[in-house]
Amino acid sequence: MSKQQPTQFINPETPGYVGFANLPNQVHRKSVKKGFEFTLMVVGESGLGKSTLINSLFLTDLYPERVIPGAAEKIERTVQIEASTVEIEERGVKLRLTVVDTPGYGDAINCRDCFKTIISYIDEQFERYLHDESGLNRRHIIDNRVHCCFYFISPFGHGLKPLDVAFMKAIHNKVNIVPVIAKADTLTLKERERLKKRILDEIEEHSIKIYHLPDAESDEDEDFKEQTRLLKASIPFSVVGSNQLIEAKGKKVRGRLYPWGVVEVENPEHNDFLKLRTMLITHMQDLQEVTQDLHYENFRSERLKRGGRKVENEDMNKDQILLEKEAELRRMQEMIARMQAQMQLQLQGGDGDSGVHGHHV
Ligand SMILES: Nc1nc2c(ncn2[C@@H]2O[C@H](COP(=O)(O)OP(=O)(O)OP(=O)(O)O)[C@@H](O)[C@H]2O)c(=O)[nH]1
Ligand SMILES: [Mg+2]
Repeated sequence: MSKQQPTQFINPETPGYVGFANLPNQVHRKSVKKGFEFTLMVVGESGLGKSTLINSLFLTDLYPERVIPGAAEKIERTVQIEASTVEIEERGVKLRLTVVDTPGYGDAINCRDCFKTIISYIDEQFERYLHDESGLNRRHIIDNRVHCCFYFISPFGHGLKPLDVAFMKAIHNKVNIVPVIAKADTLTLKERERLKKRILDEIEEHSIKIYHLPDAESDEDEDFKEQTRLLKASIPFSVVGSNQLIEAKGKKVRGRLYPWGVVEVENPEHNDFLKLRTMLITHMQDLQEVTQDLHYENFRSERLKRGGRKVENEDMNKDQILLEKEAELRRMQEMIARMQAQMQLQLQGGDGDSGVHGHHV
C-alpha cells in the first residue's frame, strides 16, 4: 500500500463525522440544497459480516453519543429484509439514508427464493417510484430506490462462487453493484491482492456489470483525482467490520482483538473500510444518477413493453402465461379434431360412391 493513503482516507474530525458535508466542493450545489435521499443495500452469503459492517458504516458510528436500538454488540443472523432510515445533518447538508440489510443465503443449491425476495424488494421500490411519479403530487416523492448494493464475497473461496455469479447477474441491470471482500482480516496482504485480481477477472469473464467509478473531471483538484484513482484501484474493497470498541494506542477504536494485535476497522493500512465509505460518500450523487438514468429507465421501459403489467409479478405471470398457452393449445387441438371429423363426414356424405366405407363419427 502506498504511503499517502492514511492522510487521504482518515476521518478528519470527530469519530462521528462522515464527511458528506464536504460534498459541495465535489458535486453540484443543487442536490446539496435539496438534501440527499440515499438507499444502500447489502447482499451476500450468510455470516459474511453484512450486518456488522453496516453498523460500523453509518448507523452507530454516526451517533457515538446515542444508543441505537437494535445495534447490540452481538448481531443475530438476519432473517428478513430490514430497512432502517436515519436522517443525518452535517453543516446544514441533509442526508436521508436508508440501509437495507438482507438475510444472507446459505449453501443450498436452490437459492432462488432468497434471490426472489431481494429482487422483489428492488423492483417494488422502482414500482413505488413509478407510481408516485405518475401521481399528482410529484414534487414530494420519497425516493426509496436502491442506489447501491454492496455485494459481499467470501474470503475463504478462491474467487466467485456460482451463486455469486448468478446473483450478481440477476441484479446487475437493476442496481449499482459494488463488490466487497468480507472479513479481510482473515487474509494476508498477498492473498487479498490475489483474490481481488481473481474476482475482477471472473467479473469480466462472466460479463457481470458492476458500478464503475467515473474518472474525476479535469477541473477537480489534484487530491480528489488522486483519491478517485486510489479508490478505483481498490475494487473490490476488502473490508473488516466490528461492533466492538477496543483500546489501541491509547484511544478507543472500532476493531477486532486477536492474540497478536488489533485489526482497526478505520485504519486504511489495515483494510479498505474507509475507502469504501469514502467511495460511497463522494459518489453518492453519481450512484443516484446512474440509478435514475440507467436502472430506473430500464425498469420503466420494461414496464411499458409489458403494457403496464407489474414486473414484480414476473414469475407469477410466467406461470400464468404458460397455463394460458396450454389452454389455448388444448382448444386448438380440439378444434382440429372437430374439423377432421367434419371433413370425414363430408367426404362420406358428399361422395357416396367413392367406395370409402368409414364409421360415422
Ligand atoms: N473475522 C471477521 N469476522 C467478522 C467480520 N465482520 C463480522 N464478523 C463476524 O461474523 C459473524 C457474522 O456476522 P454478521 O454481521 O451477523 O453476518 P451477516 O452477513 O449479517 O449474516 P446473515 O445475517 O446470516 O446474512 C459474527 O460473529 C461477526 O462478529 C470481519 O470483518 N472479520
Ligand atoms: Mg445479517
